[in-house]
Amino acid sequence: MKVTKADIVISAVGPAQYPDTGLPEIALAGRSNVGKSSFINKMIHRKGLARTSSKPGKTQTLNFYIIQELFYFVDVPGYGYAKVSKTERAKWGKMLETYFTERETLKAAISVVDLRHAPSREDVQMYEFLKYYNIPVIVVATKADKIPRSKWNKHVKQVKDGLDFDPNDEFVMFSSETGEGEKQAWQIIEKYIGYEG
Ligand SMILES: Nc1nc2c(ncn2[C@@H]2O[C@H](COP(=O)(O)OP(=O)(O)O)[C@@H](O)[C@H]2O)c(=O)[nH]1
Ligand SMILES: [Mg+2]
Repeated sequence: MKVTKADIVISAVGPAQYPDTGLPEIALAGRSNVGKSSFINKMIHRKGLARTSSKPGKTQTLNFYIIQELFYFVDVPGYGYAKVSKTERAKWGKMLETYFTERETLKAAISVVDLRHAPSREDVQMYEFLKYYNIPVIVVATKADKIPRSKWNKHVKQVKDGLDFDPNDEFVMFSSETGEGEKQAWQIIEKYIGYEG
């Protein structure tokens, strides 16, 4: 998809604010700072539309970006940020659970992980949670530019083994720096939103 139009529609604190257009949604989940916002920006070729975090963990809202008037990227607040209170964390958990379990327009979740490291406990929990609710998952292993190509296979295996990756899900090596994986990611997203060009 060639994106010429993209805008933030709303930073929603709850379901009452979610868009009611019925357009398909692709949600991004992953820990703070893993590269969710950078992924969105790279995919739509807009440097600063999705805010890249200066204050990790601060965005406790679901940010809806409308793309080409066809679908939404939903940037979900990241997990794994230590400096949030128990109450905040519980609120965040409830918001995610409600969104992922009840949102009928959600077509797939992109689980963003860091190619450099073995998945964290929270990465694994998120993946299992999505699987449990039968949400199709696209695992995007980002920051591939930080690993030499000769070691990619080893790191892919580390990520897949750590997640107990289901071969029916999609897996994309990605870099917001180099654009690695962008084409493949678009092909997969287009399939899930039913876009035929
Ligand atoms: N080298 C490299 N840095 C990245 C990549 N993706 C994100 N980053 C950097 O990682 C930091 C966090 O990215 P951000 O998109 O804000 O993460 P978010 O919290 O998941 O939305 C920023 O400094 C980005 O520039 C990537 O593919 N390669
Ligand atoms: Mg972000």
